[in-house]
Amino acid sequence: MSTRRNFFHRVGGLLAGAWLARAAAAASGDSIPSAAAGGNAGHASIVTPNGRTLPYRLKDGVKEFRLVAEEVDHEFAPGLRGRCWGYNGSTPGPTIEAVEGDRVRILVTNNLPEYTSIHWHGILLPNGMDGVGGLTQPHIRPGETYAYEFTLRQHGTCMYHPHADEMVQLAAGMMGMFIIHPRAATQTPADRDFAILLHAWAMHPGTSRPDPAVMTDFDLWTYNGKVFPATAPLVVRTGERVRIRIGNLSMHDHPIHLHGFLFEVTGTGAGPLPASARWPDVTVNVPVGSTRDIEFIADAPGDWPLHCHKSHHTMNQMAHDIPNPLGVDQRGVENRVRKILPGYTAMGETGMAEHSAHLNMAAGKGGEHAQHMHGGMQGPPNTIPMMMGAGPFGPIEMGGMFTVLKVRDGISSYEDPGWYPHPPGTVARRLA
Ligand SMILES: [Cu+2]
Repeated sequence: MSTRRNFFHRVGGLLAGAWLARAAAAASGDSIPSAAAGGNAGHASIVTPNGRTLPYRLKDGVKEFRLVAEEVDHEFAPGLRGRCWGYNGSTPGPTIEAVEGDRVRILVTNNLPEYTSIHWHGILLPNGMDGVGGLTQPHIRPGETYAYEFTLRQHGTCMYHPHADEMVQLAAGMMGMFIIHPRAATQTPADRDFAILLHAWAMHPGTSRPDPAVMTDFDLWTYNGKVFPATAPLVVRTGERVRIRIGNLSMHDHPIHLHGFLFEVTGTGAGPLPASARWPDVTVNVPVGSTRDIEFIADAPGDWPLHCHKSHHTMNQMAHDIPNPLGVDQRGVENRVRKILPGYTAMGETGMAEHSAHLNMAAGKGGEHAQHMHGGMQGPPNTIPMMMGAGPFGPIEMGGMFTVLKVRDGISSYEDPGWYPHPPGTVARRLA
């Protein structure tokens, strides 16, 4: 922390006013003048939900960015924090945004306890700038700063991550998005252009460090480092053209499903697809190490889920390898267990929704969730319920990779507008 503060003190005098203004606007998540106003063919600035865009300074015609690799105290959702690794105080690191043709210089300082490097995933560059520790450069040792410099020869949705001790460093959260706008008007500009980086974590209940040894049994699934309901909504005005760029640096593929719209898959990690190669769909699979862009006109107001369709990926920390209680009469077992464990409540005979309701009751509203589990039993500290979120009609029973696209008529601010006020007669109703 003190190192970061020193860094900001050192460079503070060099900051241009415009840089500060842009950083402040980006942090607010509101519509702001483009990263590269003048020369990016009118494209909107990227909105990184729960994140931000990395400011740069122009130095002799080069856009100079600064990344500090460091440990971060990260909040996945209220009640669950992790000692993670990231960049500039967050995981994922800030989104880098530039324009095709830009010359960029990225200064990378390593404040981790071990060496690192940064690979610019999907970006065309000279081999020695590719960031593979040991292969294309010496590792960046603790305390050292390295400069990467190259000219952007493409546009599209790219990423960055270490290529050093990857098993540990990716598991701990070191990654970010690197988005390059086209210089020419080759792509229909979007009114709202979102970037979401997918990741999976092994945060065993009661612990505070992601476990890098886990290969498949992850228990937290995040959009930009957050699990629902801590994931920020995507707010758009009715009629706007929306692009959502989704990157995946986890170890599982994620079929991301959007309710309410037929979108087109318009881009991969190699940039926009030619018109003939785009396809309409309602779910886009985002494979590991890939990015996908989807686009649609937001012509239907409402609160529309955007979530991974692997149902375990919309759950938070959950137990695995347990007997399946569905349809099992547990009354006798319950009474016997209560002799050993007073207050024990058997769960799961009719499904897990009841379990979720108990947890939400125990957790109360907001704040410190899950300090008490069902039946008055004490849960492990630093653990959140498997299913969370309270909607206007009841529990939402989601966690993990779930957020809400909020489409509203005539809004002038992209602040969270709250729940959708359904017009009378447009909500499913009880008949019997
Ligand atoms: Cu998934």
